Amino acid sequence: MKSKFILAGAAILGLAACGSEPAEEPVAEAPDCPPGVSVTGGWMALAAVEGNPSAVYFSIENSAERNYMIRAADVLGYGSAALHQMGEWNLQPSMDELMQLDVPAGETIVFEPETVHVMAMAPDGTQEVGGETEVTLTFVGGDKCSFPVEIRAPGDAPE
Ligand SMILES: [Cu+2]
Repeated sequence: MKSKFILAGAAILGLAACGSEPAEEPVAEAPDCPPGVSVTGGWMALAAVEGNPSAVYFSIENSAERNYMIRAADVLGYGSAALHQMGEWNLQPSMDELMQLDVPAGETIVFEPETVHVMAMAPDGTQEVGGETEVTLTFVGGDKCSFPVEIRAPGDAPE
């Protein structure tokens, strides 16, 4: 996790560079989620081909006494994002878009390469390996959960 100092410096540099390069937007340092909801281990697998979609993985734990339903995802620096579930079609791996994803009270949903991911599409080209971006999930009812994700090289999953 980056320090507050570095993040503040990056934000100022971003403003100074306004006009010539895309401004670097500040990334949240810690998850900002509804009470009882927490996200850990956020990372993004950068696409091998520039401009292609990137997949985002994390664990979301709901220790609240109510259910949450994810209905949308946004990723800083990407034009759009969607919830995807891995499946199989004609014996080939396939991705299906999920309209909603239930995070029941007392349960943890793990987004990982074999199960579900947030697909981040239309990158603005500012993504760098070793950097960070921010994901915001929106739940049915309007609550939001924002958290940082580490940007990793294609195929470089965390241990
Ligand atoms: Cu996908």
